[in-house]
Amino acid sequence: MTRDTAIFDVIRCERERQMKGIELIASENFVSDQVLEAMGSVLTNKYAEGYPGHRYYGGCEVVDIAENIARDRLKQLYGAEYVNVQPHSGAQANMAVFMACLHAGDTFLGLNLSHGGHLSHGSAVNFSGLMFHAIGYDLDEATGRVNYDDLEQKARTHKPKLIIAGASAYSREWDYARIRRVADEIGAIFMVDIAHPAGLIAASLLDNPLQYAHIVTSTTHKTLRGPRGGIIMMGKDFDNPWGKTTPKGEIKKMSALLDSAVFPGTQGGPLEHVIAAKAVAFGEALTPEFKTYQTQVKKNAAVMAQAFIDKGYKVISGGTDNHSMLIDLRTKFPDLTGKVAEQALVSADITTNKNMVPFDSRSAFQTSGLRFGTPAITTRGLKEDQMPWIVDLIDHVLQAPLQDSVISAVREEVNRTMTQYPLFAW
Ligand code: DSN
Repeated sequence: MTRDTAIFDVIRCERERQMKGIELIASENFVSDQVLEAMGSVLTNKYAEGYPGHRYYGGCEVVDIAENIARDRLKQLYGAEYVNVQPHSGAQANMAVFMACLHAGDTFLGLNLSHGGHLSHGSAVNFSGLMFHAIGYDLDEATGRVNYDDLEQKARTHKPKLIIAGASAYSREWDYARIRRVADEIGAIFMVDIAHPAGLIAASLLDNPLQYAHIVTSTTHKTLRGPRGGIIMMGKDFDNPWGKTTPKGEIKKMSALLDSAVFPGTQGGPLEHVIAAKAVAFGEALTPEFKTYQTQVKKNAAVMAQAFIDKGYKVISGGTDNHSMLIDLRTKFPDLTGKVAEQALVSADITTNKNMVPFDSRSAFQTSGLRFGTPAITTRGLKEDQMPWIVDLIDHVLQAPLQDSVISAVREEVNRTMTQYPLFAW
């Protein structure tokens, strides 16, 4: 067969795009060469429905080894008694938790999407909001932090069966203990989605929610720096509170409900090449170098947030405890939308994404905010000294978002500088 130049040209272009720009999307990162190699391996050829030792296909004895390594390393990384490494994404991991813990129409509580929550935590256009009764809690407008009083009041009023903590655009530590207390008071399951700060938690730079939550989900490709995928974990397994039993009449453990909610409940064959790449990433996350990397991610974010504040931008909550920050453009540029700002920055090869800010006056298509994060540029090798320089470049562009001469001058500086930070070994 002739080489598929249509697609391989696209891959070459994307590789060049990644190399020449400054990547500031808070949910993105660059994987190691070993992770990339495992993902592009022959393991993609194998069907392995089921779990190691209990598959529905022959010839799974080799992929079983990789999946068991992934499970063991993940347990060690977070101190988990139970893990499932098969979810294809974070949303799939969350869907499996919904399936294990709720019936269609049941009430649950999650952070409002427009306050930094995630689609799969109750958005009206997602399965979570379509099939279940979602109640949203908010941030506090003055502090930009989770309004725990609002969360508790809604929990007591609506008696949800599930309470979700975790966010897509929230830069502060969570009070997991406080949420667990109200969950216990009303008999709810407490789930934390750590998709964003997973790497910082693995490196012990943020509180580990496995000690407070019944169930923890995550993606593997953000701060954790693994392949695109999802995981489910429990610090400790427990009897399902609904008394569901096995055919032998024994009470089913939550681990059994979660495993069957992933397969066969919501997924078919697992992506064994991605699971092998997850195993590689978990192995990398167990090294001292990973802690050094995460420490730098956090330091870079703190310095970047301060640099924005020094330039007169409003950073929601006044700073960051993690890898990300949310900027409200309205204080400095009342007429500039997140949409126009994102486009201008992308034209200058600085990649970020528009984002709603809490109590936004604009729609999700326009927005008044931009979200920034440091995982990818830290992987690239940039240190805290360079954060004010990046903020300067961003500020130049946002002062003149429609001026081609400004954008091309910034782009040239970005491209010239990034050649000094090689990205791929091959
Ligand atoms: N919404 C994605 C993000 O944080 O960018 C995650 O699904």
